[in-house]
Amino acid sequence: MDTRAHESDPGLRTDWTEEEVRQLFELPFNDLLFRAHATHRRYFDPNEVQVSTLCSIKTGACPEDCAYCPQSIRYDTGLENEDLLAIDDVLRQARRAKENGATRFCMGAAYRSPKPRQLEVIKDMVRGVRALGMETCATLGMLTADQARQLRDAGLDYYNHNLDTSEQFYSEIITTRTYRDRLDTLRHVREAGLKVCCGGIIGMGESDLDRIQLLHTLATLPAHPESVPVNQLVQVPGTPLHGLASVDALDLVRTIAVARILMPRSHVRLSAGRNEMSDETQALAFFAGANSIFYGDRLLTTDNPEQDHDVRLFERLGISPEPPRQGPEDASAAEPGATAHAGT
Ligand code: SAM
Ligand code: DTB
Ligand code: SF4
Repeated sequence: MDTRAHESDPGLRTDWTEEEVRQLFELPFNDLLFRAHATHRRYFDPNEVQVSTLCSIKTGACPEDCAYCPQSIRYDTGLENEDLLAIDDVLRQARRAKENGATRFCMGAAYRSPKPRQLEVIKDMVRGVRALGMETCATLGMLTADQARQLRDAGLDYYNHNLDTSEQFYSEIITTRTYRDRLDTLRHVREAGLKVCCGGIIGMGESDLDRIQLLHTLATLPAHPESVPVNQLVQVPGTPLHGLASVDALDLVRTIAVARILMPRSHVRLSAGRNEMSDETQALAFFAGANSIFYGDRLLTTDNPEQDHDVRLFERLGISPEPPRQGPEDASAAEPGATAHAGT
């Protein structure tokens, strides 16, 4: 992994200590936000937010047991399972997302890992979405090194694979795979030259230390993920985590601020859970350095804020959608936040 770019930019560090991360979390709120916002302005236009739209290309009946997820076959959540969608259906949704202003289209599948024939169909989806001029992202579970290279060759820009929480807490949330499995897939994705989208979930009953350790792990990967989704747990009846106490909005903002300081060139996504957040919480999260959202009425299987609501929110805050950084016509124009440390 080429980490020279990190060395040439003193703002980019992959050697954070856990103690440093803890100290950031413990800063007085105003000091933390001031520092996070100053960092944000150094690397990004603070009035631009990157806009992605999700599409569930294969829904439910997942063999994994992730305690937060409505798509696990082990929990009765009343979800209607769906096989892998036809390419035309996916492209129709991608065109609509583009018309509505999304620049990245994220295809999510409820797989432990994709089978070869499924990957062939998904590669065609990637080619089709890219031909529309959108950035492409997929989240399909574990990948081998060869599968990651195949997706890259099909034109995939980003692969989403979340660490979700700390290594220690992970085994209380998921028993069907290990943290090491997750890290291995992240390595395959990075080594294939794909951009990495990797973050976690807060609100699963984790401790402050688990949040510290999650961000520490992300910020000390050989290169920072280009996208860091911070999901707030969407509680779905029937899943083991339904009924937990909700997240303190200020703790969510704090987590975003620390992520911003640790990984200054990454897009930090205010990801799932916005439907349960006030506009004021979201505004504070943008101030703290969040600069990406999922846009569109649905996430994968749960509701996201109505599009009209997000349009109004952006207007009220003077925020514009970030222009696309990469498309088929401009394949060499990589995201500035990525080139410096993608090692590609
Ligand atoms: N099956 C693949 C995997 O797990 O990597 C891809 C799809 S999975 C739904 C992608 C991510 O969505 C998970 O890693 C988790 O971070 C997030 N997620 C799933 N259910 C969620 C929920 N109820 N609330 C918040 N985030 C959730
Ligand atoms: C991510 O970090 N969050 C998204 C995306 N990556 C795939 C998924 C959120 C799912 C929320 C629950 C649902 O709608 O099923
Ligand atoms: Fe399956 Fe992904 Fe849901 Fe886990 S998070 S149950 S792997 S779809």
